[in-house]
Amino acid sequence: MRKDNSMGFFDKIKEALKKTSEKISISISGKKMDEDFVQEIEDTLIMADVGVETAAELAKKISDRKFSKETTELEVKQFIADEIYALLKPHESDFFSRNFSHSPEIILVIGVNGNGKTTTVAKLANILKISGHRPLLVAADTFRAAAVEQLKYWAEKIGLDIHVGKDGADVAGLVYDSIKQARTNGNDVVLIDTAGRMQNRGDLLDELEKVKRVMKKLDESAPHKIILILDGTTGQAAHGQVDIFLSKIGIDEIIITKLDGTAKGGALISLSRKYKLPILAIGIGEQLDDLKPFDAKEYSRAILGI
Ligand SMILES: Nc1nc2c(ncn2[C@@H]2O[C@H](COP(=O)(O)OP(=O)(O)O)[C@@H](O)[C@H]2O)c(=O)[nH]1
Ligand SMILES: [Mg+2]
Repeated sequence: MRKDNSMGFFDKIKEALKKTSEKISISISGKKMDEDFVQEIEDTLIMADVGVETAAELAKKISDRKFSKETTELEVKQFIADEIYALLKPHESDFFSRNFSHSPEIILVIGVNGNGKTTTVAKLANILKISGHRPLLVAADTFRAAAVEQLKYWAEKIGLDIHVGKDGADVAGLVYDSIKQARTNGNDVVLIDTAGRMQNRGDLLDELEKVKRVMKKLDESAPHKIILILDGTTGQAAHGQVDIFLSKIGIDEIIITKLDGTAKGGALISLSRKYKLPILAIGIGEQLDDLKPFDAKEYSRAILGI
């Protein structure tokens, strides 16, 4: 595993969210703590994709707080960070703190093409392996040959078991076989990397439905977790993706990737509030250790640049 000695865990998250925190520019020098000031903060939060409603709510809190002339910039930021923390705390995931209740635990990873599914499956499997699990990766994106190669690359690099189907294999059949393989080989968790589902491709959504149906023949309670991968750079537009997958397939948890390359890091706040879904982790880079379990405290401080 790549070691990063130059930066601590939190510094790395803060660095990754720099574009967002720079967008939320709160400068109080020479300003009166009046309604114009509050409006300015509200605008800045909207620009960082916090969402119009949430920004208005936060603005009201700032207004009610009635900061005095002596207030420092850090105090204002700290106040906003605390309010955001309170909003996000209920949406922390217990994924890493709980034992899996099935063996194998079957996890289906879904999302639009390019959002970071394959990379995230590898990163997640790596964390699980480090904490003593024996994951089986399943290359269920048979849509593109390159996708299978990509997952194979990660499996080799991390040293993980992988299930790959025959060319042109039916996806549902492939997943069925992979679960049998996991049972035989003692893998306690199965991570299924699926093909990118575009909202306008009904057939691909149907295929996912079939995958869900077929795995139930082996385990009635499967899939035990459905994780939706969202691309952080899409900001508010991610809402449309959640709507589709929620209505057609179901979602248990979300992971938001690419927060390192965007000023729209605030989108996580409106997403979690609207859909009340736990945020399992955030992606802050392309390396294996660039997936961080979501921590509301860290995140709320990082997007304010504290
Ligand atoms: N900067 C950055 N890039 C990421 C992150 N997650 C994934 N990517 C990149 O996004 C691209 C698409 O990822 P991929 O896993 O192939 O997406 P998929 O089509 O959903 O499977 C790849 O180049 C990844 O390296 C992230 O958190 N940060
Ligand atoms: Mg992929």
